[in-house]
Amino acid sequence: QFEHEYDHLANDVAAFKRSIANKLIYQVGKDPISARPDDWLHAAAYAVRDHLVGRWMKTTRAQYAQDVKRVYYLSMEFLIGRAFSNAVLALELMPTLRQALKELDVDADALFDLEPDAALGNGGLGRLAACFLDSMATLAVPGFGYGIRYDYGMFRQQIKDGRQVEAPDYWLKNGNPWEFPRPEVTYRVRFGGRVEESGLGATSVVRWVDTDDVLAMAYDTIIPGYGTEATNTLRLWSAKATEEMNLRAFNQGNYFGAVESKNHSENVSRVLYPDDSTESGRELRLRQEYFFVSASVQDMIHRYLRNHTSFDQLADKVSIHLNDTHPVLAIPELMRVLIDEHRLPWDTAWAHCQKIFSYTNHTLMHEALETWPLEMFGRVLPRHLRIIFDINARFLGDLQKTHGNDVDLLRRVSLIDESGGRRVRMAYLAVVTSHSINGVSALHSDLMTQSIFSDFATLWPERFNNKTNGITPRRWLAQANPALSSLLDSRLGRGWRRHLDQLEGLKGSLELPGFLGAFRRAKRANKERLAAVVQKQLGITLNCDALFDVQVKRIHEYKRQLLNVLHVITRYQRILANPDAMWVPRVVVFAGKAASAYHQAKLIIRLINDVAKTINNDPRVGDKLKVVFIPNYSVSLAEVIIPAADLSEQISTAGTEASGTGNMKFALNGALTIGTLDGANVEMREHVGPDNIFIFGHTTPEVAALRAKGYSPRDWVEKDGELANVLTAIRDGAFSPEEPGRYQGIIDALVNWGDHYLLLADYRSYVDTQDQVDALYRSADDWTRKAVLNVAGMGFFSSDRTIAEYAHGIWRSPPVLLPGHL
Ligand code: DL6
Repeated sequence: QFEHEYDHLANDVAAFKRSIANKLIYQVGKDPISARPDDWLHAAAYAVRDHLVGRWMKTTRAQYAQDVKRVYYLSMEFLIGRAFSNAVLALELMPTLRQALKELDVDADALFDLEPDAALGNGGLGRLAACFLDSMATLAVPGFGYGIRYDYGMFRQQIKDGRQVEAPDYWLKNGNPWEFPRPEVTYRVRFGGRVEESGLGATSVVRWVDTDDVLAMAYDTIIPGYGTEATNTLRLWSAKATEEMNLRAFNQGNYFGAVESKNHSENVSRVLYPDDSTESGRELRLRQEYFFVSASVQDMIHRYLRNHTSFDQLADKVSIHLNDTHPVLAIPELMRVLIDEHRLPWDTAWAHCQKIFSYTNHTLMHEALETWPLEMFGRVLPRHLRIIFDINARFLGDLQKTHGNDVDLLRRVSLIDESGGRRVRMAYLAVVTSHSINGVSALHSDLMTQSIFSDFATLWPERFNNKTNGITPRRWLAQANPALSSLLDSRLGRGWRRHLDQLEGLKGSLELPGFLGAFRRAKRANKERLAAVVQKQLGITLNCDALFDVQVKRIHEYKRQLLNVLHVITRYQRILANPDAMWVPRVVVFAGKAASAYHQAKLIIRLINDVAKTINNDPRVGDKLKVVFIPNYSVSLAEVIIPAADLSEQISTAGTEASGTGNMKFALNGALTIGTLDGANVEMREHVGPDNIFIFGHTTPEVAALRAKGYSPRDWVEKDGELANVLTAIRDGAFSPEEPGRYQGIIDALVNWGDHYLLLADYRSYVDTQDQVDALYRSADDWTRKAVLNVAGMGFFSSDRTIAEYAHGIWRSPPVLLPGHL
């Protein structure tokens, strides 16, 4: 009955206006004459949210009625961004909302801009999780996201004197109208203590006692599907102390002491670790990981037992997906719950786990493969360590039966790394348990089976597969790029939002009179929108006729922002040498955060800013070249930057970027890519056609060969005068005259310490390819045609396609059927 109550409001401006005013008065508690913009934002958000609630309840009821198989997507990170306009678009409410707000004398765009991002993630992995939630809801897959409700999300980045300075992101300070607190959904999560065992064999009883406990309280956010009534739930856990205060200390007048332990326990959900590769070895991180998986496992078992009396059907009704290794503790936790609390025999519990768990690997970087020191692990989670030892003993025992006593193999695949300090290998635990292990692009999935998991891929080839990443067209085209969206709607209709393959139809528009011009006008509008932001934030005026060349992503050596800088300096030096040549004007845009402890990445940010300052203030350069570093990269900033790009920089060393998803967002918004054959760039080339993408640099096998024969960066400098000049300028302080030695660390990394990511080996090919970019840009129609073909070729990279593959190939989870669709 809900939809009848609310859906008729969708086109009723007067009713919507009334609803917003009511929310303002009765929920926010503000008089319209004194309400601040934030109050209106909350009032409008509550009014919009009401439309989702009916769908949410309908979906939940249908899930119970059909006893569906639920997919639990466990992730330490969900980089959602803003919820408001996303919900409004999902509900097709935009025109009604705009009109209602206008009649209330409130500017809708200003409201959208006020909303803080939910930045509960670092980069690609967290943003992928957010796209997946959107697609699961859209495809009616009964999916639940489980994660942590961090009080502080990704830090806010400020640039002071060219340097990154971190400030806390207290995104909840004005309240969050999108979440439903669920104090009644609270679980006890235990840490520490010791393990007691009594009895022997099948009758043995293990008890975990003397623990130090924290409560996990649920906060639910509705995830709307697009073009369907189906919704899903993102359930985030917040830590609460088991006791508000120590009464004895309080009664003795020690008020601070009385709440000290409360604060200590609640620290577990206080802050997101600001590192995009896993930082293991930190006890708080281990506690965070266990905290959220324990609450999630307890919650899903509780839900399962609401309509089942035995565990026989557990694996038919529950699928748990591990987003990288951070939630892998869910494995020993589910074993513990089944064995210790529900008294299932080990073999039964293990058989369930092997059917229930699946795992995605997101990086081959050695430093990002999580391992935990045994001592710490045993202290924080003694019962789980015993379970992991038992899993390992059985696994190695079975292996000995099939492979004999191959000591070297046993040492290599053991869940415990015995070299140096003993450590638990979390990725191996995921692989030994999961029925499916996938990489995130074709190249990455291949490399994964050849490198980090090669032994396991030989043992169990059937478990390994690829699921190439995707992005949601709702946020990354419909929401971010209204100008291009309306052009697409006029050519193709609105169906591409759910069926991105329909973009293929654009090929038929290429020869239509006026189409290329209309496409260029949409791009131009987006460039002007970005230029206005840059003007406001940085006081720099951009020439919108220039080619906008953009690299936005985390700052990391393997992503090679520094290679981009080498090209910028090359271009600068060429302009100075030949100022009257017909230069294709360029604006080079950077944005991205560096992990706070990552010194080299922060030095790269500083260099970009120093180079920008030098070039932008050099009167000999003028509009021929401008460089900007836009601070505080975020999902909402990406929504403005990406649609404005002409050129997308995807230039990681081949073999290092697992997939990339920014690459897909740019191409979908009509940018051409300059990139290496790395990650999903390889498949993008196949889909957009090799003539419509600029590929350069060494391939993965060539990188391996170069390293194998002994890579010497100096050789590459010696044979390239332009490269030598660029490095000399950096080394001699051309961009830091007040401190000439500032960038010695960069020169060392490139020339003296082996240039691990082969920037110098790829420099010439990169710069020459940039020349080809200029040449094409001179010919506006040729450029635009290729840009259109990029958009047309992006259907494959919808996260709906990716999620359909997960649902069929891994989770085997049919969609929920909603009344009306039955
Ligand atoms: O799969 C999502 C995303 C990929 O697109 C990026 O290529 C990859 O770098 C990123 N991986 C991580 C690694 N974090 N950890 N561990 O963020 O995943």
